Amino acid sequence: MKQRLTVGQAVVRFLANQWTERDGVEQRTVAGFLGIFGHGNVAGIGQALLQAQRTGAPDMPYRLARNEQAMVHTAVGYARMRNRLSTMACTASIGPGSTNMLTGAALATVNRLPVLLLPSDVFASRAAVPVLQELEVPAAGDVSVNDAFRPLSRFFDRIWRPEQLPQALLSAMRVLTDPAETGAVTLCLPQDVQTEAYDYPDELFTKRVWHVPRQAPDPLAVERAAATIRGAHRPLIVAGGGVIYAEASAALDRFARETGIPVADTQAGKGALNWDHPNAVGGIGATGNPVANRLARNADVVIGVGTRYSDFTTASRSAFQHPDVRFVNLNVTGFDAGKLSALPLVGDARAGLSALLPALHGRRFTGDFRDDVAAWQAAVDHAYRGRGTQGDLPTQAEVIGVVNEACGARDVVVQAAGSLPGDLQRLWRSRDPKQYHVEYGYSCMGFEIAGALGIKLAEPGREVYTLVGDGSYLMMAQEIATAVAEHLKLIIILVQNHGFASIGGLSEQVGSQRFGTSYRYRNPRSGDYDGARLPVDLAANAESLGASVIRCRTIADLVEGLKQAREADRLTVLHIETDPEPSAPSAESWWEVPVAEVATLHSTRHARTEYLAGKRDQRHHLRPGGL
Ligand SMILES: Cc1ncc(C[n+]2csc(CCOP(=O)(O)OP(=O)(O)O)c2C)c(N)n1
Ligand SMILES: [Mg+2]
Repeated sequence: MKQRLTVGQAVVRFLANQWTERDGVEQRTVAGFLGIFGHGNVAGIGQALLQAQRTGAPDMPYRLARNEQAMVHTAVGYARMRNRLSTMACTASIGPGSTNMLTGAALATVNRLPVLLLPSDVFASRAAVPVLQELEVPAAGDVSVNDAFRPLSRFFDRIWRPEQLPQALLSAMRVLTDPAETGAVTLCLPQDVQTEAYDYPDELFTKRVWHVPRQAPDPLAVERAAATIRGAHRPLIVAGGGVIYAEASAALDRFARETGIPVADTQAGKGALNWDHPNAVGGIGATGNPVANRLARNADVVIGVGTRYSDFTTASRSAFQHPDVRFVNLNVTGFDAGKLSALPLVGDARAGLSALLPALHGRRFTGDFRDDVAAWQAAVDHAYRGRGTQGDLPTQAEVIGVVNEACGARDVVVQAAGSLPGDLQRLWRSRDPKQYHVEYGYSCMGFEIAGALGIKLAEPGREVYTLVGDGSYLMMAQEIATAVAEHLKLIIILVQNHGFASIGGLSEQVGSQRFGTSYRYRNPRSGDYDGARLPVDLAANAESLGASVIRCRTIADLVEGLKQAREADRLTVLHIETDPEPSAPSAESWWEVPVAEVATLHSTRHARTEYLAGKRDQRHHLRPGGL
């Protein structure tokens, strides 16, 4: 039997019947649509979504976003909260609507999180080119702006004819549901093709279940890895996001307790073990803590589990200083498993840890890191209560402390860019693997509110706190209006420090004297933004978008405000001005940011000397991973 449907209708009906299964639990692969209509999709996907809604079955909810980049962030937040097993589709009009999704596509792919992007495309018929918003390339008739999605997508296709659709949909689903390949999946839909009908076979629309396996690593590789670990003296585990996506916290807990190996975590892996787990040593790398970084410096075998080894994690490859250090990497992608010349264990984190533990034959390590961790936690307590440098302005560390203490174990904290990710990695105490949601693969300003929306959609029962700097807020606050329209409650803590505390500090470090990093009036005399404070009122801005706003002047105000926000049933913004000076203890680590080789400025020349000193600790890590 066949069904005569438009391409738009076929896409919607197909997606409504896709399911993902892992460990016997099924959930919708694509739980709904986010979108913004224009002439590229209003009559195609738009008509199809309306028809699906009016005819009642099957369920495919549609949510109207306010910005296309933001709606991809929302889909990413959703997918991350669902451990990559469920996501959203994003429909955008042609031209700017679609290219607005490029940043979201890159973010999804960098973070290995599934999102289904359906940018609309120019007429396949080309009857009256150029259509409004079409890019004309004189030397290439088949190029459109959507070709910019190619390098950002793990799968890309353009449906020039309706009969191409079934195969493209199956390929898209395969990549979306494969934990090793997943990321942005892009199907470009020309605006005329979206409305064209075809007799699609019934089987395209029957329920389909995409089984996500827990791939076990090769047994011989497990033996080799176990031999390497058994021969270690000072091993260290680096837990990345793969531990969380694989729901491998219990397996890691057991592995760590039985071997005695300390566990450091990355931004994506934070919360893999609770902060007070006996083996947890906290964050590693440039934004980590000195205890984890000391263990890293001296480790002779590093066991990376589900980590991409970003430059923040490896302190730009200066973190591991043991002359004979070797790496054993358990990762679902061969690409990551092979990093730092490791002995690769390609497989699921839970399956891999469970296979590796018995192969260690009871080998136990007796590291003496507990006292150091306790001393570090005392430093965190101190920072939570600490005072800043600017009169009685609260510090960012105090704000983090108060939010942490207000959070229940199942609540979620969201962040992405600025000085907050580093402070959060150092100071936040996670009590649940899904509590800490800092997007630090792409570290995209503006993710905070839009991403939080996706998290709330994925887990409506959890309170979602999002911390957003004034810079990030100004880039993408408009999704407050989306949240209000959807009756979705978020608690937004708007950290006002009048510019870029992060890049301001970095600028100083590289000798650039905080040039162009503060939000003040331009001073005609200095030429820089060091004039008076701007009459910008972000609290009023949030109010104007429909939020309930609490202006907090002191930490006590924030404590009280958080109480009110939790009790409220609507989106609340807590606005607080903070001291922009760093308030968390140092990571005792390094991050490579290059400094000008020649300069007339003394500040730059001084920074260059410091930079070269840091670079001396950088390592290649080319030693073969096995024994
Ligand atoms: C979209 C985007 N543009 C630029 C950057 C580079 N960048 C990183 S942090 C930052 C400033 C963030 O300012 P704010 O949100 O106020 O946080 P603060 O540094 O004050 O903590 C900038 C510009 C980025 N990460 N993302
Ligand atoms: Mg700021």
